[in-house]
Amino acid sequence: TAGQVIKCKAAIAWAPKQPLSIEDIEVAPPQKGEVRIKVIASGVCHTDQYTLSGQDSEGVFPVILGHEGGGIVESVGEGVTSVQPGDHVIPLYIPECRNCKFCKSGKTNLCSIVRETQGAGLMPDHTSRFTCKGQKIFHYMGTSTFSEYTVCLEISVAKVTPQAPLDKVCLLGCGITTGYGAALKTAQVTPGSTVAVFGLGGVGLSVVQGCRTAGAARIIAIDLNPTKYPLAQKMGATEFLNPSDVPAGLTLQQHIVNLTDGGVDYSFECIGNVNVMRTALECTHKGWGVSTIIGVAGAGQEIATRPFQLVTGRTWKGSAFGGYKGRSELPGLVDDYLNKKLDIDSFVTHTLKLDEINRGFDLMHSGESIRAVVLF
Ligand code: NAD
Ligand code: AHE
Ligand code: ZN
Repeated sequence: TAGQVIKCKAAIAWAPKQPLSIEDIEVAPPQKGEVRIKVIASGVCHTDQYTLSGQDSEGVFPVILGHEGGGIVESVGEGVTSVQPGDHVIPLYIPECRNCKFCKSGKTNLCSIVRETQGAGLMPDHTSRFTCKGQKIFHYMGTSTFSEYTVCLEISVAKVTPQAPLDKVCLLGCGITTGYGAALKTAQVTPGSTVAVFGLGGVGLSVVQGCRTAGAARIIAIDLNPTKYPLAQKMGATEFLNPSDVPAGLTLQQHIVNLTDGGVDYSFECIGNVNVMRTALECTHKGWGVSTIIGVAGAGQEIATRPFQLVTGRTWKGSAFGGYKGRSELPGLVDDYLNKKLDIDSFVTHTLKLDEINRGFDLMHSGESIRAVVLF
């Protein structure tokens, strides 16, 4: 198949707020610096839903969504040296070129070499590798894993050991890595500390797991949906809080401050709600509290707090992909999974076939799933 157009099935988002539709598509051969991948599995992340909702300021349609995948390299384009056909890979929505100002800074994982075209749904040469019914279909986050075959940049794939089951480690493509790294790399939670985690989906539960790994003493897990608490407990949460149960006359932040002798040392927002982001900052301790924003909020939304909150020693941070550099650091997380240091299996609450993918969105919306994984 190398060098030839591949015809296969993909889930297309033709327009915002419409269910995905399974279509026959054409996938062009990988060009210079690109790899074509046979997708084996892909999780459904809340961010896919966010873009489908029309709230993403970068949303373009028609598009093939999906950014939490695992697959096998089918063919490679000119000049590709770091992977070859048959290699198992996890597509990366944050590439690692190792050459740009960001990669060289030692301060961030936000490689920016192709950020502009990626955000526009295109490959760096401003074209797409996907067509359907004669129409150009946009890429998504440089990954487009809701397709039997996709094309990514060589710098946007992490090669992983073929011993790792792709139907599990695909979740390292986003949610698990994001939450785990936010705790361990971005906030750098310290042993013995007190933590509040807002939102217990795949991301928030991974924050909980990261905080336990970091040795946090108290992990307060917060969600409006109490069916999330048992898994949070399994991941290491020590207490549970439903925002609907806050005593009358108190705000949620006041309640948490009261429960924790002045506030938590670290907090994490894993929902994408700007009001909760404020609560998360304001429930941290005066003088040293650190609040990390992970949730993605809709176009036009803004955060607010009194500057006094920061003047008095609280820090507001943010984290993308847990601060991990994908090509260099995902293989280590795969090892942690294989060595049973990192739980991934518990997050896979549902598996679906490609033609059932809309159910993956329904299950997320109803709060039944942590991760639905599409198996190709
Ligand atoms: P999810 O839908 O699986 O989980 C969200 C959870 O928040 C649910 O359990 C829901 O019940 C809970 N919730 C909703 N409103 C709440 C409220 N007001 N108070 C308490 N709990 C509330 O989502 P996910 O896949 O875990 O993603 C979480 C967020 O993180 C999304 O905004 C997503 O776009 C974002 N995200 C960011 C990154 C990143 O790199 N920064 C990566 C992945 C996901
Ligand atoms: N297009 C969105 C940006 C969304 C966003 O912040 N994405 C996160 C990853 S979410 C994964 O589930 C991210 O990595 N951001 C860094 C970046 O460069 O996009 C918008 O709001 O416009
Ligand atoms: Zn995601």
